[in-house]
Amino acid sequence: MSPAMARPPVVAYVGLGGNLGDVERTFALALDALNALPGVFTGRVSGVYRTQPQGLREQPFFLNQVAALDCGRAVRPEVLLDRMLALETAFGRVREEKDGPRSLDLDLLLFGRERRDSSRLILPHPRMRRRAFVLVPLAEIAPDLIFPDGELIAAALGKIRYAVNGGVIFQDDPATL
Ligand code: PH2
Ligand code: MG
Ligand code: MG
Repeated sequence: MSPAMARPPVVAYVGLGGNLGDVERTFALALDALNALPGVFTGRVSGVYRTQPQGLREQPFFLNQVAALDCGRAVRPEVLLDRMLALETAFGRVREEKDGPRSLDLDLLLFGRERRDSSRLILPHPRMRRRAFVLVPLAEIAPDLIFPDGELIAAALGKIRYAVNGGVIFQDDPATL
């Protein structure tokens, strides 16, 4: 076995969000662009959910999706994050109002079992377990996922209040952000 095959790829999970423009098309193009990065291959991709806005309530509903990325051993989470931020800009995102409308938000949720706590990158994503718009699509593609601290995704979902109705995710908890 060659050294490159010595361990399976690390699976990273990326959250996609947006509520401006043709968001579904933007998601598809962003996933293609992630897949085109060296050493990065798009794996399982969740359905696209319509989701009640969290934070700023008075804005259009979002679309959200979660994708698994198989990352080769040379891919570091910091580099992946830089690429993701560049893609947000390329897809028309301007740094706008906090929690307000946006064309494309790409959040690095998990990078294998790695942890980070720098000013640029916190892994796992610090707010993901409060957010049904992240956990529901993530559980769709990774129902057996275990967080680095040992929590099962089903247990995390059991701690938040939300409803899914016809592919639309509702959550009324003000503490999601
Ligand atoms: N992103 C935000 C703020 N609020 N609400 C939903 N439903 N989905 C999001 O992706 C989202 C949000 C800031 O990144
Ligand atoms: Mg976000
Ligand atoms: Mg973001």
